[in-house]
Amino acid sequence: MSIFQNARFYTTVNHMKDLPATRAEVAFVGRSNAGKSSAINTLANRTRLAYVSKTPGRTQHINFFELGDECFLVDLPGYGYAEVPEAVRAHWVELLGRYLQTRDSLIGLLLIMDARHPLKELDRKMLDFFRTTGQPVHILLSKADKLSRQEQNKVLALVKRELADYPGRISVQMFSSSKKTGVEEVEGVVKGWFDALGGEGGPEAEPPPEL
Ligand SMILES: Nc1nc2c(ncn2[C@@H]2O[C@H](COP(=O)(O)OP(=O)(O)O)[C@@H](O)[C@H]2O)c(=O)[nH]1
Ligand SMILES: [Mg+2]
Repeated sequence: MSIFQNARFYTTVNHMKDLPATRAEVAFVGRSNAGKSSAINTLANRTRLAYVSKTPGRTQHINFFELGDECFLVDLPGYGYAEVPEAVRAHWVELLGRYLQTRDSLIGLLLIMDARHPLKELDRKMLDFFRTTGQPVHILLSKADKLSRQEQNKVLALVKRELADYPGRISVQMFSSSKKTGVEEVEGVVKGWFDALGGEGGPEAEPPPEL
């Protein structure tokens, strides 16, 4: 069974200082409207676990979803929404940077980018923040259904080429919430991250045998 299948809403926090203690978490970041909430819903096979918005950028809440065994998915506020005042936008980028650089339980980052507009300046900034941690990044090029197969291959190749010098572990795939394509690939990558926690096991780990 997919590790995302039992995702349950856990809590919303409005301030970075209120983040709950977790053993391990994987965070979703992306520009506002990139398809982040849709991706979380698709992965969890739920229609409204994460709110999907037609008017992006309204909320700057951080949503935690529990996968079990103290492992979590974190839905971070989208960045780059044009109608938010510049000072507010800059403040949030700074907070995201601090979270990405200092959150000890963050074991991997999922970066969601609209396949038609990859690697915008703030996307690159998130990668810069996170590279210092040495933790892996997996990129979802979202809304793949908007591109032909040929265009998809072109974008994949372009993004891989652009990130060839990225010093950490980084991978990239096509994804579509509308068509539910790419789901198994994400599941495999994220399961690998949780499994690599070792001894204590990830969200799907078997309970220890009774003595
Ligand atoms: N065609 C298409 N549209 C999508 C897909 N994923 C999201 N969208 C649309 O893109 C808009 C923003 O999606 P949302 O998940 O709220 O983005 P977020 O701001 O990153 O959380 C919504 O209108 C979604 O219906 C997809 O895979 N294909
Ligand atoms: Mg959203």
